[in-house]
Amino acid sequence: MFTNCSLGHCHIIVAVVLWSICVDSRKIRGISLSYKRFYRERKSFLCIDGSKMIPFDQVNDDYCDCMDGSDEPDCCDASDEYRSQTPCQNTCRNLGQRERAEVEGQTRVLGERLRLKQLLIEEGVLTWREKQAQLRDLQRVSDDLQTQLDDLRKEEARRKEEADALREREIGARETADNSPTSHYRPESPISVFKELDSNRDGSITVDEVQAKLSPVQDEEHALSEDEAVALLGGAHRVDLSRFEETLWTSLRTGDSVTIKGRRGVPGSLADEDPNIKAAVSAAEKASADLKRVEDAYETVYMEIRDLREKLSIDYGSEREFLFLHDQCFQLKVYEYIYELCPFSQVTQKSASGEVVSLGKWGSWAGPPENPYCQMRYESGEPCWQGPTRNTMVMLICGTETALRSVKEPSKCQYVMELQTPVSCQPALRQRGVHSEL
Ligand code: MAN
Repeated sequence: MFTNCSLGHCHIIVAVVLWSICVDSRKIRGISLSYKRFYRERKSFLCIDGSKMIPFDQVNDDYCDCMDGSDEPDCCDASDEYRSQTPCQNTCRNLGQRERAEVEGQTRVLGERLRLKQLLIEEGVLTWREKQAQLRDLQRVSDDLQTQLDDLRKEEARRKEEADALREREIGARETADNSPTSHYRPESPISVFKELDSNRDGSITVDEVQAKLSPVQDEEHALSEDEAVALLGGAHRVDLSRFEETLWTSLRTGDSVTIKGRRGVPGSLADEDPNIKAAVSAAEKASADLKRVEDAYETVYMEIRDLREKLSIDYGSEREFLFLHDQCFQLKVYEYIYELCPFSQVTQKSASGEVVSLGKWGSWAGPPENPYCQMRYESGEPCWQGPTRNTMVMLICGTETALRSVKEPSKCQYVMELQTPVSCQPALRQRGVHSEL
């Protein structure tokens, strides 16, 4: 300490030894990182205890001006200070303890975060394997349904042909009977009505033909509009026999909306009479229903496979450490908006009125080449009025919890979010040594 130094002797030795340090003394040494900000070169320096303001060139001039010695930080034991009326204190022990505690605390927190990261990596590996197995199972189910579909399509066609053949045969028989002198009224078949409506005999019934031959039950003088005719044909402008049976024929049979002009009563069905035809028709209907059921199941499995493949095609990080974020959403309320980030899917902004606006759909990782997984880009959101399309950049930061920490809109409709997660924590490159003093 300066007080222990005798003037002259100490002055000369210390001045010579330390002059070289003082020359670049503004490169302050011997301070903990947390104190570094106090030593930025300015016009004046405020002692850390706030007791005194001194010109900055008196910092590290080997003369203690501050009671707490903070203007002479190179030697925390103040052994290099001399000729000072202010007794410099030996702060090494306190500073060292504080620094060590801080470093230990930080190391503990980082250790805990890295442990959580490891758990999430393991979870990601398991989920990935599960999804792969799920995909294989779905693929098997899909192949099986495909085989069933092939069989059911053939079965349906066969049953329909059978029913049609029986009906055709019955119609032939009836036409012969109708021409006989003993003929009496019989209900009509869909085929005979189809033929009757198909004026130009081209094998299909068109909107024009419907308008020409049919009228509303309530008002036979009234012509059907084009829209009404299209609706009767199930939304089509032209139908074949089989579509006719599924659409217009059904309406004619119920007889409560349209009727054939000049005709009384409701056209009948062959199946109402003949048990063989009835059985064939219901077998064809059952085959259609079975086919429809399997087609629906196939469609569902197809979509699941598509979604799963899409999900598995995403880059979840070098160790799939970000996979756990998929299927999760994170919200944060900032002023009047509720922001929602669904990683690898989309970002939205909900206003107080409940309107939800897209701030972008998952685009890509966007960090620098050495660490691409520290930023995510979500693009092509809702266009901004008189501005660009909304886009969001998500910055991934290290933290214990996985949560959305901040949302900003630095320029109109361009959003920046911070998503905190232990997965973004990296092991410290180099542990600082723990010394008894600084
Ligand atoms: C909405 C929000 C804002 C955006 C403006 C642009 O109010 O999406 O974030 O800045 O539209 O008009």
